[in-house]
Amino acid sequence: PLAIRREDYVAPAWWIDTVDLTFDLDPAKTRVLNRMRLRRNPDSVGGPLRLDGDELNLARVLVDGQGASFRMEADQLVIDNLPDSFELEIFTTCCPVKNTKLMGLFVSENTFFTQCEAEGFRRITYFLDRPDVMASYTVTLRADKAAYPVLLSNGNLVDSGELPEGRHFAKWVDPFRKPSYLFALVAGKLVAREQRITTRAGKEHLLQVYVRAGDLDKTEHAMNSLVHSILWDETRFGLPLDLDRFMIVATSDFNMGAMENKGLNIFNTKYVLANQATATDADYGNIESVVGHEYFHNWSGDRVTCRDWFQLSLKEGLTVFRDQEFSMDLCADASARAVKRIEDVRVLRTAQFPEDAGPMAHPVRPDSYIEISNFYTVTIYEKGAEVVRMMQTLVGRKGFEHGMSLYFKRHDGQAVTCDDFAQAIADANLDSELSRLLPQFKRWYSQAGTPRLAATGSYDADARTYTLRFTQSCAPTPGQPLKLPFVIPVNLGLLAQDGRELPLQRDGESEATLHTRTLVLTEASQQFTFVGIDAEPVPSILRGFSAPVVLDFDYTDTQLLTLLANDLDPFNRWEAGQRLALRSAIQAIAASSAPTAVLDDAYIGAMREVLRDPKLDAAFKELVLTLPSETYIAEQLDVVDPQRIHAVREAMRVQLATALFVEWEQVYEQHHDTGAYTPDPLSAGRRALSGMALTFLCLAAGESGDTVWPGKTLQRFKDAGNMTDRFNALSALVSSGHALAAQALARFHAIFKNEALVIDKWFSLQAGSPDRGGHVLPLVKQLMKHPDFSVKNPNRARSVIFSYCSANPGAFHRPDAAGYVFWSDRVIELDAINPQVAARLARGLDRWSKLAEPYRSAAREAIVRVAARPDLSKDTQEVVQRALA
Ligand code: HT7
Ligand code: ZN
Repeated sequence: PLAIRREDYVAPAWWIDTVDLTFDLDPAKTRVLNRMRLRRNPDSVGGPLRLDGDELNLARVLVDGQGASFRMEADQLVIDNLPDSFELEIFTTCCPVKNTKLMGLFVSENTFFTQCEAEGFRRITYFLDRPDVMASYTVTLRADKAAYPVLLSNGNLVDSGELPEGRHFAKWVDPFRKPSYLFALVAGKLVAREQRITTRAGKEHLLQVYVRAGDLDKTEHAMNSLVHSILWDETRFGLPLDLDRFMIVATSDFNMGAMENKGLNIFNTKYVLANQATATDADYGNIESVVGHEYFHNWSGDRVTCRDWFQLSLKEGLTVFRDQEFSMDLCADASARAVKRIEDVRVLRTAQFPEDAGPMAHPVRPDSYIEISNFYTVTIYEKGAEVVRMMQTLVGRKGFEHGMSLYFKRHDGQAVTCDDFAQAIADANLDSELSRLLPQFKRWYSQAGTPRLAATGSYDADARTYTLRFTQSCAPTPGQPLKLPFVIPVNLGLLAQDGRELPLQRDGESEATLHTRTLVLTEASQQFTFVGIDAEPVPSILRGFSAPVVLDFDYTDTQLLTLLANDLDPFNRWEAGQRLALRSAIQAIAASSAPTAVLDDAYIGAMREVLRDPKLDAAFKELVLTLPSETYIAEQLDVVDPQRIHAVREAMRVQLATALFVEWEQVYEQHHDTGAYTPDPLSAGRRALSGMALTFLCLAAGESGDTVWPGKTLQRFKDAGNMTDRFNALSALVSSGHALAAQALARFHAIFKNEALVIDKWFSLQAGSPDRGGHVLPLVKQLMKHPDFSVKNPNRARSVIFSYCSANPGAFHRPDAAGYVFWSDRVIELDAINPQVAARLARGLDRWSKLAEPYRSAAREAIVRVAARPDLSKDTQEVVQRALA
């Protein structure tokens, strides 16, 4: 397949002003009548009209009411010799019930849904299916009334009524012009939770969350999250809800998390449905941020959209930044905000940093793609959000808000580029570092790869100065052998050796600043000298993770322990603990002996202090006590032996469990009762820490043969008043491999057999459990034969196949290569059903070339096996070809 290149962008030869769609909905054969008004784009290079289509049956094409001659070129419908302005009528049919790709119009549980981003609209009708073609839509839906009583589309309902033969219709008009990727329809038997709100602007709006009848009791949190999102966007950025009616609809068959269709967001049930019996605290948190994310797209994505798909991060990076800020602003205090920041950075480091170092590395604004669906990546989303965050750091919070206002004022109703966004933020802040450094700052958009920042510190006792030297570099990535220096904002603090925060005064400055200040790096090497320093300080560099870089600083253990105990910046406090644990892990991995006492007494002592510290929140303690993941450890190594990493990390866990046994008992006793359930960060933190305590207590019991804690854990599992506590107890039994796990799993399934999202958890827990003697792969194969398993449902496929192949490295990377054979079988199987899901799974072996033998050769062989399939989708082809390049 051909690559599409950013530099080849040309404006469309035609504009579509209005679209009038009529659907006769039928699962086996839906008829789509598409009437459009088109006009020539005088600013384009010209040419015939080329409309995109995919798996459509074409019945009729009329130009200004007359039969027109057209030709097909591959999937495109091409019409020559057109007047400058005309009406085009196209009649097609499609088969939603056979649509297993879940792109375009599909059926899930007898309900019609659409998914059009990025290129799904062409599976509904022939169209200029590109984001810079924005049109006004009128949509009429016709369907059997008994089977499909609810008929929804974007905008406002302007008409509805009965039709002969038990059918009915609804007509919707969207007051906003939009690109085709934001089109949506839903038709089925659904019920809605409704709420009317009056926004600050004094306007009344109707909010609706549509679900299947039995799920209405699980929609309160999503509705609350929507209300909070609306208020937040109005307050923080002055962006009001611009629609009379805003709808969310949940479906259990969905490729991604959710979709921001104008006024009619479609969600994976996973990000809508929650009550305390079925959803964990993490689920509640995810729902809040995904509901926020999709709602914030209403401005950053829908009102101002992308000119082309290379600009995807324009809307996705910005909207992730906005949802992160939203969740942060909802936090009651600095500690809860730091917890959120640490969680976000963990995602970046464990998923995006590996992507940036692997075969799929691409800039935040990519230069080319074969299949755009493959570019809904952590680089576009999470790194894109970090780029926006750095802009905010450089212009300040208020300056950023002014920049956002200018961006929406300049570009409302337009399809624009990442450059336009950066320019608006800079232009609103003309005296800022961002404005001065804009061309160089934009290298964050054009250069792939994670920069490495090497820092060294030198203290001059005679001059009472401390000098920090920074050197930045960035490794080559596919197609980009050389990198130019980035603009890197480094938030810095200095600590005295007793942990006191020192004032910061640079050489030549008349006054000192207290606490953190931002150094802006622009050169390959740069140094900064601070004066008035009485003894060698401990630098706290990159506070709050102020830039998405890897920081190398040769801290002594003593310095890290000082930071861990005292840093005012909670992020760097956590970071110091992670560095200590990582250092021990890497030493033990390199050693030839069996891993036993991997963690030293100083580290264990520091963790004991953290657990006992009454001033620290439970959520923060839980993060500090969580060891770096196997994936993160692997990223630090040139050659990766996944079994060795797994063994060392497990040994570290056992050590934490046994050495801190007394503390874990105390922690559990002090935290396990959180009263009546609310998903707020404080009580969620207490549940997280008591869950961690149970896990370690069961692990320690496994070592000592004690049966008390496993017994108590089983009791906790049975008595729990909410899913978080129940699932944590179940997980403690399963991950410690205790015999009681089997009966708890059986009971869990029996209780929740009718709750699909809970059954996903049941599958996922087992497929992701620590391997004991290679038992997980046979278990996964057995789970795939379970009557509740279906490979066609993305959530279910993810809960078993991805939980094993992508989230359980210790079980997946088997010396006998059986994990890789299983992976290749599943990629091939899924590719025939749903290429997007298959291509995601195919990413699971991206890092094969770092593996030690025998894993490396076996993994490569598995990828070659997939790549050799003649009928592979272009989604999966692109991934495996890049992996082998
Ligand atoms: N903007 C949405 C992207 C999306 C998507 C993309 C490809 C295939 C299926 C999809 N479902 C949703 C999601 C978001 O970022 O808000
Ligand atoms: Zn998004």
